[in-house]
Amino acid sequence: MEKAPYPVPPLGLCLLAACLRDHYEVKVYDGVFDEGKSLVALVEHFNPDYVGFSIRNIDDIVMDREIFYLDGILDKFIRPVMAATDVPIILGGSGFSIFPVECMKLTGADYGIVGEAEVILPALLDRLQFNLDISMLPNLITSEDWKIQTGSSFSYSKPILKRFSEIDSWIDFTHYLQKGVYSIQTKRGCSHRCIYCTYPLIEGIKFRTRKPADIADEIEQAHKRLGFITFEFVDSTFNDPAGHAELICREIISRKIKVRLRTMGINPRHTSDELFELMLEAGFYQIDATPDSASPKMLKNLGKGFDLPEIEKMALLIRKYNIPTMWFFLFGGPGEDDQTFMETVEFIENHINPADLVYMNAGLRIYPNTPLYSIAVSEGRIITGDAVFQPPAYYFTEKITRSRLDQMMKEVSMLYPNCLPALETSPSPEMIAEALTLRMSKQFDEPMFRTLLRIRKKWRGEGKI
Ligand code: B12
Repeated sequence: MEKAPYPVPPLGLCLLAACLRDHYEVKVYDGVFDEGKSLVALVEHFNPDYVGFSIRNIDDIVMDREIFYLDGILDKFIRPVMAATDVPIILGGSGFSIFPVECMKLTGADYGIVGEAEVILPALLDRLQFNLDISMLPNLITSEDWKIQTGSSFSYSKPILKRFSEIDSWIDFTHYLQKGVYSIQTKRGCSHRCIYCTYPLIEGIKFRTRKPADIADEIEQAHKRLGFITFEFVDSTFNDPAGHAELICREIISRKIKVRLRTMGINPRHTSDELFELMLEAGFYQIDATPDSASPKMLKNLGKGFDLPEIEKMALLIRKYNIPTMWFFLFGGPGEDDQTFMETVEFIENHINPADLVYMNAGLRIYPNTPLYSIAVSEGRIITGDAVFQPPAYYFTEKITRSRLDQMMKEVSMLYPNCLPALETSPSPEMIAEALTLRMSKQFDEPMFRTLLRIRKKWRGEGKI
């Protein structure tokens, strides 16, 4: 249901539907805009033998906001469907994969699959259909004992199936044409070891890349169907392993198609002139840079795997090629203090284009099975086995108080209008309206965040904010 920062189409569900369609009749219901209104009628009409729910977001990982999505997911989708049908309910999705046992218990679902499910979901349905043994299916969890069946490396070590999601063939994509994007993966897995991160748990610890030609084919075909749209790469990091991103760009360039591309997660370690030149030529108009910190001590403490000179090199390239960038910094991790905070601020002052957005978040979500969880246990903040699910648990350094860090972030944002604390990142309707007018009148072809920053600076000058 979340529509911020923009609505994201259900890529995982559509990939699964594409895998099931050879042997099953499949319907995908997109809850993002309908929010459950027509779901029960659809279930009654379609009369399925199984219902699967994709649980993407559990909570919003902003310490002071603490939105807990699962209650709404239960009320608007899962409970009404359970009341309307007795067929087996199967859960999956990235949020679910972090908290499978908790989600199973809370929802009362029959089955769940942890992690990617292109192979295991069809195998589960085939076995259920013929009453065959399912106890050997890896990554499966059942309501019988809520234990994740072993063999968890099974799917994570296999190559990614060659399937195109064809998102727009499963759902009404018109909703996404205006504000949204067409999501696409170039790989799965992450071999980095950021202490708080769940990506290796959800996708596996080894990068498993897709063939650049397949990725370009997928983009080309979607482009033919939908016209000039934005494609977003939803990988853990786009330019890992080294060289893969360059090959993808070359493939896209060779197709001579006009598309807009954007990506999250550029790893500073593998950036170069060649990468940025290729990205621009392929159609990138916006990227995210997520170093989390620019303090050498914090980069080490957070297990980022790259160092300050590498971030500086990336920042220089970003400015040289003027690629609009949203920067993300995460404060309050183990060892964060006044000095480490100021080191990051110094980097922002010296290296980041004032036309680019700097997003400042404080407090690290503690997830099970991560190094941060172990740190929190060793520091006596939580006890082994403690639920960090609900209310969502956060780590915050002892070396600065929360109010002091908030004050310092506020000061930075007063000094630099392009720096925004997490709670202030949703622009008001008035700001959006003014940005839209400005874009129309000046024919701006820049990412919306840059226009919003222009308005923010103007309003700051006028004392409006
Ligand atoms: C890309 C991404 C983003 C991008 C989205 C861009 C886009 N165009 O989609 C951006 C940066 C915008 C974003 C924003 C947010 N994100 Co995000 N995001 C991700 C990320 C990295 C990948 C998601 C993805 O598309 N995966 C690719 C698809 C193919 O995989 P999948 O959906 O997992 O599907 C597979 C399996 O899960 C399974 N499966 C899926 N559904 C089902 C259903 C059934 C029945 C079964 C059996 C299996 C199954 O099979 C699928 C195919 O193999 C994940 C982390 C991760 N590595 O998963 C976080 C993640 C989902 N995000 C998360 C969060 C919290 C958010 C935000 C709320 C953050 C915020 N405050 O802004 C917002 C919400 C945005 C929204 N509108 O919903 C969290 C959710 C966990 C939690 N705490 O709730 C995650 C897990 C990251 C984390 N912190 O651990 N995100």
